[in-house]
Parts: sequence; C-alpha cells; structure tokens
Amino acid sequence: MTRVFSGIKPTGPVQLGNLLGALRYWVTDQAEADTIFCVVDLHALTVPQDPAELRARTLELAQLLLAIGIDPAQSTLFIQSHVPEHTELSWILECTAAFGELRRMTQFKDKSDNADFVSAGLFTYPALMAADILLYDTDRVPVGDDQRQHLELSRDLAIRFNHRYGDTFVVPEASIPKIGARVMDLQEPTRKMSKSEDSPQGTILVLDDLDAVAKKIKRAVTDTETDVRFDPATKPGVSNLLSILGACTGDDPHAIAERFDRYGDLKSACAEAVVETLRPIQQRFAELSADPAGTAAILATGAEKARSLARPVLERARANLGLLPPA
Ligand code: ATP
Ligand code: LTN
Repeated sequence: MTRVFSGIKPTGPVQLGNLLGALRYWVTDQAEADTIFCVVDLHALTVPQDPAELRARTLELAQLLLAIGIDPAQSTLFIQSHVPEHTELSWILECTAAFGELRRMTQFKDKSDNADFVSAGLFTYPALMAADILLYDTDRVPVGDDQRQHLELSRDLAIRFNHRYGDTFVVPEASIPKIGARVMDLQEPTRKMSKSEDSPQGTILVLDDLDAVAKKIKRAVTDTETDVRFDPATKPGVSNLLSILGACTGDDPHAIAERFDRYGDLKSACAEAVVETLRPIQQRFAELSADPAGTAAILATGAEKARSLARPVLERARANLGLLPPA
C-alpha cells in the first residue's frame, strides 16, 4: 500500500489555504493509502514561540485535524516531538545536505529577510522536514505549492544518501493539487495566505466566526477591470476568489468564471461556498474541544505506532553510515 506522510506547524490558527491546499487531501488519501499525519511542533521552534501558546496550539491543531476528518482508525496521527527519532535523523540529514543547497531555499529567504533574529534552525529546517518524511519510507507527500522546493530537497537528500551509503531511504514524491495549491491573502493577493502573517482581514481562519468569513470575502481586494476572468498574473484578486470557490465546489476556475459577470455575485457565491465548507468542521471541533483527554489518548497511540515504524528505518541509516552499534 502507498505510504503517505504530511505535516503541519502549530504556528497559528489554521487558515483556509492550509485546508484547501493540503488538509482536505489528507482526508481523502485515508481511503486509499497508509496515511501518517504529524503536528510538527519542532518546526514551530524555528521562530520564537510563547510556551503556553505553543502547548495550547499544538493540542488545538490536533483537534482540528480530527474535526476535518482525520480518522485515527485509518491514520496515524501524532506530535513530532513525541518521536525523538525525527531529531536524530535530522542531524544525519544536515550532514548530507550542502550549505549552498539550504541557502537557496526560498522559504528561508522569505522568513529571514526582515527578521530581527534568524535562528540556525530556520536555516537547517528543510533537513528536519526531510527526516520527517524519510523516516516512514514515504512514497507520497500531499502539500501546498509553497513546499515544492523542500520536497525536491528531501528527494535529493534521499538519493544522495542512498548513493553514498547504499539503499536506505524510499525517494518520496510531492503531491500538489491542481486547484487550491496556493490560496492568496484576500487583501494582498500577490502574497500567499499564511497563519503566521499578521493580516486578519486577508486571512480566513477555519475557526473564524462564519459571518466574519463572509464579510472578509466580500471585502476582498479585486482588480481594476470589471470582467470576471481566471488569470492569476493580471487579475490576482479575482483569480484567487475563483480558485477558492473552485476548491470548495470541485469545479474548474476557468469554467466558474464563465458563470459570473460581476465581482459582487462571484464574491457572494464564494462566501457561501466557504461558509458551508467550514460549518461542519466548526461543529465537530466544538465537540472535540470538550474532550481534550480523548485527543491526548489518540496522540499517545499515534506516537507509539509512529515510533515503531521510525525505529527500524533509523537503525538502517545508522548501520549503513557505519555508526558503531551499542553492545
Ligand atoms: P506559516 O505561516 O507558519 O509558515 P502556513 O500557514 O504556511 O504556516 P504550514 O503549517 O507551513 O502553514 O503548512 C501546512 C500545509 O498547508 C502545507 O502543506 C502548506 O503547503 C499548505 N499551505 C500553507 N499555506 C497555503 C496556502 N496559502 N495555499 C495553499 N496551501 C497552503
Ligand atoms: N515545512 C512544511 C511543514 C512540514 C512538512 C513536513 C510537510 C514539516 N515537515 C513533512 C510535509 C511533510 C511547511 O512549512 N508547510
């Protein structure tokens, strides 16, 4: 069976881009693959975090994943820091990656450009991400378009390691959706929607009040000409709304554009589709939040399962590298 692995950082409340670009595919993948999903809390540490907030967000994110339909009977769901094999393999992969290769990562450039403090972890982050993936003999990684370069690096590291030390890792494939892979900020449609950027009017949170969701969409920045056309280069605002609507309904954004003459009608349809996508998720989330112990138990089982899968792969890497086994 195909092994699928993916992760999400507890760096802020989950936004619509996370859902449409990645999380909804996690749910559908469950039926056809052996799926492993991880709240990558160690990745959140690349930028300073408030400890109490990090703890609360990590649990909340796990609850949200359950609310969108991750089913612990079908998938392994766990917290990255509960499985120490991730950090051990990460060191090995830092020693496999080249400095110049990490320096070319555009996410590093974006996040370090105007930062007051740039941690060494922000730079080596892609090696930890590769470790997450390679530890589970992963075949396929469902992610949004922004992770394409990191996935390419994970593949390169697996290939290089296998070449140097003999067959050790499965070389993973990225799986990036055709529609919804890059949901843009509603106020600044040339920038991707992101949970850690401070853009409350431009970001739709999955747990936002539903009236506020509709308002944000109706106030979204559109473009100067008035025709409805899907063309992200010249009409980023309108194209973003068409993509969002397409991702919610399963229709092609070009075909949707034909159905609308006016921005106002497109905005109303988009708002309704997003609200109806979020409503059932919010209802399930409310039920799950009433039982944090239930989620903790699911995560404990998940971590145990994940460790049992990760340990032999790490052992394989250690042996092939020539690390002397303990007596
Ligand atoms: P941060 O703001 O902390 O960088 P983020 O909102 O970009 O976070 P991640 O935790 O890094 O979210 O990503 C989780 C998944 O969501 C990844 O697969 C990522 O590609 C996807 N994703 C994030 N933002 C978008 C977006 N705007 N459109 C489509 N997919 C997205
Ligand atoms: N780097 C990713 C989050 C991430 C991830 C992973 C995704 C960490 N480890 C493993 C897929 C597989 C991000 O910034 N969105």
